[in-house]
Amino acid sequence: MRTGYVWEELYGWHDTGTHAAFVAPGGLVQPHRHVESAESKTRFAALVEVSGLGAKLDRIRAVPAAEDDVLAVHTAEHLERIRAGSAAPRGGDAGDGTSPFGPGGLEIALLAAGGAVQAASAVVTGRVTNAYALVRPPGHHARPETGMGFCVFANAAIAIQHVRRHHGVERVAVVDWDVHHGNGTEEVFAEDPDVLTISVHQDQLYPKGTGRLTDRGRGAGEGSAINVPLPAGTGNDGYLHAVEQVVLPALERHRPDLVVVASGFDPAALDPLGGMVVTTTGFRRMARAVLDAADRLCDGRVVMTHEGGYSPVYAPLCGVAVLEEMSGERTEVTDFLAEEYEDLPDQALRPHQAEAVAAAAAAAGLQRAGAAL
Ligand code: 3YP
Ligand code: ZN
Repeated sequence: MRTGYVWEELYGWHDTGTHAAFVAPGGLVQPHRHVESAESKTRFAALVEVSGLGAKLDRIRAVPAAEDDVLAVHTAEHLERIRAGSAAPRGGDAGDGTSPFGPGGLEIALLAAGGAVQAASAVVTGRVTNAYALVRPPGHHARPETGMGFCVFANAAIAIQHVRRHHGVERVAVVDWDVHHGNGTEEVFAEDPDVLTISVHQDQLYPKGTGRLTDRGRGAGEGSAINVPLPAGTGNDGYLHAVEQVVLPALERHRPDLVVVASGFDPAALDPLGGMVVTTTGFRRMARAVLDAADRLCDGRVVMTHEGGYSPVYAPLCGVAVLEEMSGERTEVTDFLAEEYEDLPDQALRPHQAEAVAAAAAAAGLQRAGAAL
């Protein structure tokens, strides 16, 4: 059984235009590229092919998400806003001024959501064991009534609702290792006890005010959201500690039929937006841990949807490391930056990081007897 892989050239054409990082230019803000440019993804897709890995993967073609799949998550007003911007000569913005798209952007955003849908469908129907949807624009910040944080549609949430509505999937767990809080996915499923959302992120980076460890879901979904805010500067051992102490026991407790990973490579050491220092080793270890848990819980059914990660040089190396773990294949790609970042003192688990993880475990009711804070 194989690993599915989604990538479409059109994802590289999603046009975020000129911004300075994510700030609109004007006055003393000199125009530059928007930080969510195509390169970190097109170079990831290029490395998949050049490394030979692409030939070993089961290529899944994206098709645009159906309107009713989008409307299972978003309001009609949001879809119409994107449609209108997409038809305008200079494009539009998904809602917050940091999430621009060019003319025709609706088609690309639907193809991103649809790529996640096809990847998830291939996994739950048994066509492949697991799948990576390298999609763009990203999705984990998009809320039912608006896009935000570079996200237009909530790709992972749309895929989850699709497989629950069409393929009999009931229980799903989302593991979001993007450096930012997966607020959109959390909000979509906040009241749903069948979909557990776990977000491991840099504390109060983005969005402001969400992703606190006390945010645990609402109503019938109380306890079905878990947040693990980590202090800036966390590295490989800190991230693995969070996975082992919170993510894995939460997955065991939830007993999902499918695990969805919101895979952002912006916790990486070279990332311009995040303040973490994770290397390919850390992403590889997190992927391995989640894949092994899924083997125990749901026949290895894992679908990853691509989120952030803004180093055009380093994100592709992280992505190939994760794809190697998913597929069991090995390439000759080496992390040519490892010697610079692998042995940083910051890679070791620090006491304040262990405290943050213990607090998140306690808030989630996962504290094991005898585990000291
Ligand atoms: C959105 C505006 C400021 C930070 C930015 C975060 C985008 C991202 O990578 N989310 O996962
Ligand atoms: Zn991010």
